[in-house]
Amino acid sequence: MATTLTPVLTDRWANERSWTLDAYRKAGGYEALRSALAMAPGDVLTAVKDSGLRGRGGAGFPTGMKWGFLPAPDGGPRYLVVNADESEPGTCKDIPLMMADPHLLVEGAIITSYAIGCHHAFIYVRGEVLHVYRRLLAAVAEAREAGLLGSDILGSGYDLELTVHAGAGAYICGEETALLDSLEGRRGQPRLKPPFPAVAGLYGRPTVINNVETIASVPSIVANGADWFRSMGTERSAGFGIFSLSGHVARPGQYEAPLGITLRELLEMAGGMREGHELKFWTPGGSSTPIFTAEHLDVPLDYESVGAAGSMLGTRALQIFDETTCVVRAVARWTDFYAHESCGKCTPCREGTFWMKGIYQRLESGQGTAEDLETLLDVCDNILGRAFCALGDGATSPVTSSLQHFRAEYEAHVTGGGCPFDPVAAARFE
Ligand code: L3W
Repeated sequence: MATTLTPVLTDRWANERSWTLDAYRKAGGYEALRSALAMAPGDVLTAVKDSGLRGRGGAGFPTGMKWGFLPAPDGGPRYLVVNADESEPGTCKDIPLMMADPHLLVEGAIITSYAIGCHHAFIYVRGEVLHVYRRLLAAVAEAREAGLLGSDILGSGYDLELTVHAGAGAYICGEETALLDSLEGRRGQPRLKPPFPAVAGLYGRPTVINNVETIASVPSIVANGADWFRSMGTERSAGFGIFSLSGHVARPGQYEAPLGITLRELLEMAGGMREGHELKFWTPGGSSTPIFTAEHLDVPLDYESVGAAGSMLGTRALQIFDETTCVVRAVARWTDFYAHESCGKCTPCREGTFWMKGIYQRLESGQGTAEDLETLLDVCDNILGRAFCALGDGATSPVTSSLQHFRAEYEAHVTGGGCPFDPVAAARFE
């Protein structure tokens, strides 16, 4: 791993009134925009491509390549949509970033729009986080007032409108095509891909959709260059990211670090597990990524290594559980979430998550059978690869991985008539 040049994304969070244009400018903000506007749009795109930046929303798709998928200009509009619909369980990086440093996102959105030839960009933010919505509106108003948005930005001749749109709070709207339906005013449900949004997205026009953290990384690449970005992280997982540690750690929170850092190293930064307790299991990237155990403490948290170890880097939402947690209970909670949030469009996800929820209820109430464990795996098998979007696959990850690592704990729920971690039920195990 290269030397640490971080923090970048979280660098200004503790500054006084960090969310204001004044504070952002005092810290060098909007200088990258000035540099970008002096470059040809294609050169900005090339810098991002060369940096190796990959999408920070979960899939890790190369950002510059995605921008490069836009067809040649045809005189019609093309759009940038920032996916700020953060809702993957455990994921809590975009909201603090937008609260503490909204101008970083606005600057990234302007530079990206310039690079891809877009004149109207959107930030789609969760409706429940009204405070974030207001903060973004205030930042956009300040930027407009200062000539950083609107027509002839900084005297460059480039025009851009930036609209902040609040969703109604549905996990499915974080799926890029459901987000587009919602943004167009319809019920958010995923669209068939291809065509990918790059070809036919918002209002059927070419559209780039990127996560908040991806767009917020762009100004630093323009300011410091692709090589600087590549000097951090690993060869194929370049740069840095925000790792969100939650659960049974001494100091939960956001830890910015180069990709390729390990949980062992992150735990050192976070003061370790809560005193007197041991790591039992954790998610590397939200509940949609297969769980890891203490065996995986030294897996480098980059796309390739996490994949090779059987999971996904996802959103880098590290939910940490110690030995006091019942894994069946934790997965039951996540399964409830997926069943509730399934949009209902496709049968495998709608029916499968419903059945899994019922099985977990039986297991927890002491009415589970050995056959239920096989049925869980069978249902997962019938969702995986057969659902309309990634939400279905994601719902199977905690189920199959927890059965793989903690089968005996599931069996104890069957043979012991309920949860061994439940003090009332535990008496039955004595
Ligand atoms: C043009 C092609 N574009 C791919 C684009 C595509 C998309 C991106 C990645 O799911 C994951 C999911 C969650 N021409 C293209 C192309 N693209 N081929 O590249 O696409 P894809 O399908 O690999 O992923 P996705 O549908 O974006 C995202 C996982 O992230 N996840 C969820 C996180 C949730 C949040 C949140 O709460 N905000 O981020 C966590 O692990 O399960 O696997 O843009 O259009 N030929």
